[in-house]
Amino acid sequence: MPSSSLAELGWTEFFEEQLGDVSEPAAVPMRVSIEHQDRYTIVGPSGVRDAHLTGKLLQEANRGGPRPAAGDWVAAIPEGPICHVFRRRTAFQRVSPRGKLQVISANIDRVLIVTSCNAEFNVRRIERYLSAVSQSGARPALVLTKIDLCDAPNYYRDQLQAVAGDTPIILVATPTGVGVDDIDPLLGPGLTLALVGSSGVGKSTLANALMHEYKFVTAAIREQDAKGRHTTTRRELVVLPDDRGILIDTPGMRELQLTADTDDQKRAFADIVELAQECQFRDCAHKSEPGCAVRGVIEESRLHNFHLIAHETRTTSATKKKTEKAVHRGSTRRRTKKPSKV
Ligand SMILES: Nc1nc2c(ncn2[C@@H]2O[C@H](COP(=O)(O)OP(=O)(O)OP(=O)(O)O)[C@@H](O)[C@H]2O)c(=O)[nH]1
Ligand SMILES: [Mg+2]
Ligand SMILES: [Zn+2]
Repeated sequence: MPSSSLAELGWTEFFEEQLGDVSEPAAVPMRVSIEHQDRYTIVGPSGVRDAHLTGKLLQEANRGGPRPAAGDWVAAIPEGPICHVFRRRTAFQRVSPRGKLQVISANIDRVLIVTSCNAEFNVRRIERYLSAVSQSGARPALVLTKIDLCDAPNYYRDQLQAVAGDTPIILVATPTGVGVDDIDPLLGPGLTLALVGSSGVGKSTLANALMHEYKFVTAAIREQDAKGRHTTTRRELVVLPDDRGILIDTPGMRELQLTADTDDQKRAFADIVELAQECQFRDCAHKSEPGCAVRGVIEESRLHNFHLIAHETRTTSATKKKTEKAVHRGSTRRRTKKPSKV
């Protein structure tokens, strides 16, 4: 990666204001491109290199403090370790299959939820992604790929439209270039965009198209069921050419378990929340109550998903509270640093 200025890498006033928190005077801001098992690839005006965390930061991370992820801003001692993690502006995260909160990408402006016109398509999954993006603080966009392989892309498009609200929907046939320019309005100097979605939907193919080079490895999907092969195995931040911003490619996700936040859920299901004001009972669950204004109006499968996500949010939020209590108990002797604000 050629070296870029801080602004080209997405540095803003928000981080500038945190410079006072960096205790090491020689340290300079850099951005995390790749999170490896034991080290990080970081990028800054001086170029790209690998760095470890200081022992102190590693200890803090192991106790639940901030652990840098792709897209994070850190301060690193020149040719030395990372000694500080800046507070995040936004973060797209999920609960990992092992039950841990996992940051998929940090400090992003836009999340492109990528899905394809084939057996992979599942509008209920898209709702979950939309809900997760609204929790991230970033704005979503929907990208429907492989329209060149499909007789009726509008069939898929209409289903997306039904859950998208005012989220932009972009249709592409990436290898032919069709639709790729429609992503341009979402790009811009210093803006960070993350690509998320199932394996095989064409995230890396799209990333390469936006990079104008074959940077990310791509591979054909299985013919019989359109399943991807989990080709991309790590999250990676790159700088787009012509000052069009920053992009993070991510591995395909098998499942997207959400983190708990009822407010964001309300945003993702704003139509249901609005209709619910007309329900006869204030605590109507829109299941079998009389005088329900939601049931019968909202598509049944969408309502079903609303119930599922609501249930999950309640469960995760209860677990989270328990974990927070445990963490709190463990940290009474020594105050740990304020966790990153996400
Ligand atoms: N015909 C067509 N093929 C596409 C399109 N987008 C991607 N592909 C193909 O779909 C396959 C999978 O694409 P990838 O970019 O590797 O998918 P991915 O989402 O990055 O997958 P993971 O890295 O496994 O998460 C490749 O063979 C691509 O050439 C498209 O719009 N049209
Ligand atoms: Mg990929
Ligand atoms: Zn109701």
